[in-house]
Amino acid sequence: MKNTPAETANQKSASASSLEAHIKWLRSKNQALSRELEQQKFKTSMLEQKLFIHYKSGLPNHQCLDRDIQALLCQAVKERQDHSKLPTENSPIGFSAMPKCRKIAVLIVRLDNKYDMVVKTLKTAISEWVLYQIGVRIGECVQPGERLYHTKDDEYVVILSNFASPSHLKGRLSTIYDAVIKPHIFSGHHLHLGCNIGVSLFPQHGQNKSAMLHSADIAMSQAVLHRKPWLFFEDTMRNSAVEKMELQSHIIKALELQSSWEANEQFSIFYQPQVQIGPVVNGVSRIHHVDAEVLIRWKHPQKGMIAPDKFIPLAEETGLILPIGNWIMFKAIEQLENWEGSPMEHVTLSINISPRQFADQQLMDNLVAMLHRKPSLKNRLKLEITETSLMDDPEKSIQRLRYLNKMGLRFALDDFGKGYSSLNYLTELPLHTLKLDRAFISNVHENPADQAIVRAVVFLAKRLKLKLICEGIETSSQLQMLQKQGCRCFQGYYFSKALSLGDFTRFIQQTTERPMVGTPQ
Ligand code: G
Ligand code: G
Ligand code: MN
Repeated sequence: MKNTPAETANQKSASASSLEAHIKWLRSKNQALSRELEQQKFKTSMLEQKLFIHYKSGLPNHQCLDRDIQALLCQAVKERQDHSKLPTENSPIGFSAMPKCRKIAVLIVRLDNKYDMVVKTLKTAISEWVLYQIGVRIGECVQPGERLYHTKDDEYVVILSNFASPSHLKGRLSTIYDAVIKPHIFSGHHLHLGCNIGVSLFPQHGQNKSAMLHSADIAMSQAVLHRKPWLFFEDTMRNSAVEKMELQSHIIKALELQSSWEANEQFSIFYQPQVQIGPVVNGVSRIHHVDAEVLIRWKHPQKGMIAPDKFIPLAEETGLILPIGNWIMFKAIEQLENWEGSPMEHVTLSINISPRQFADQQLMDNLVAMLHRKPSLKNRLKLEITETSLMDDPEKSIQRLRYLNKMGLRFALDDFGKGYSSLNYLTELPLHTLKLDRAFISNVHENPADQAIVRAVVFLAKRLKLKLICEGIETSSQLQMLQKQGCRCFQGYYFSKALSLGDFTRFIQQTTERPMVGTPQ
């Protein structure tokens, strides 16, 4: 059956309008799709930004550094190779006519531990603002074509290339250093942060990413260690870094063996006598009482004795001081328990507590638990702490000392007078003992200024009801002079170096209440 013309026309217009509707639908679909695509692109670029930007400063981050420095150094190495193929100085063109070889300096700028204090004590917004500010300040020192990255919270990396000579580069380092350490001022407070900068140079100190960054990092650690604003990498630094790593692995090995079998023990504890001397009567004085400072000794099977001066600072730096410290504490407590019921039970043992140990909540918790378990140890254990341990967070330190003191622990302030002793907090701290640093002792017999200091400290200790121990007595003339100033307690090679358990026990038996050899007149 055929359609009428009217029907055909109707059908045509119907299909035209449905086509139009379809096209419209397709268009809107298309628009939606391209909107979605735009959004996806935006999201991707945001993600990329997040991936390559440090969110606290808005600066390129370590991922970005990795990518850029690799490319930059490849380019520089290639330039050098091309350069070396060009005619040399003797050639008719002449070397000076060639473009200069590219110079690159990689700087690692690390904020000092005052930044950690800002993080611990002030609001997050302030520490983030400080990081942002530092980024802006370094950014102002960076010239076109040079780069700045914010790699870790407390670390920035700068790549400099615009410098004509070493002295020019030093000038630029000085500008960057000054910019970082300039105080931050907010709500009337001045916040002083320090920093240390390690510098590696291309091509002398490395020709690839990891060598350049590693060299700068070693130089930065050395700058921290030697308290220098900045240091350039030197080959000898690498040796000391390797040595440190070796020493660190030896410590770890020794700790592992320590816990496995007693015969394998490389560490041991020694006891340096702290003597209390009675007044001089008829030209004779006697040692009334002996306590001891516990000092660690390390005998390595191949290397022999390794001095604590050599490994304790490294252990402190790496955190290994915590397991070492726990072991020392365990040994000392074990010894105190063994002495119970014997004449040795009147000996107080003093243990050195490093700043990192003092800050460690776990160690403090262990001590408290141990004192709960063994109340008989109260007043037989003393902890020697230095001012550095207290200064990080004085308020918290005071609270902590007071709490532990209530639990029955005693405290000695070690190396007193060596740092910036702030006398006002001496009254706040629940101290039992002051240990006068040996710096005041070495010339005390001939130096009136040292004698005056000792007299003042004796007076101070008396007024504050603190026991005073003079450290580092090496000669009888030092001892005589100190006795004249009113000192009664001493520690030093004149009496004895640190002794093994057997020797220490004999020392007590042989010296207590006997007239002293070389007694001062
Ligand atoms: O022991 P002298 O023996 O050489 O010790 C050198 C340094 O190592 C000293 O400053 C001393 O305080 C530190 N030291 C020694 N033994 C210990 C210890 O058992 N713990 C801690 N934290 N430091 C120690
Ligand atoms: O206060 P400190 O914990 O740093 O003291 C322990 C350190 O002092 C150990 O290294 C110990 O060997 C050392 N020492 C002990 N007596 C003397 C001494 O009479 N003279 C010197 N120079 N060092 C000593
Ligand atoms: Mn000490």
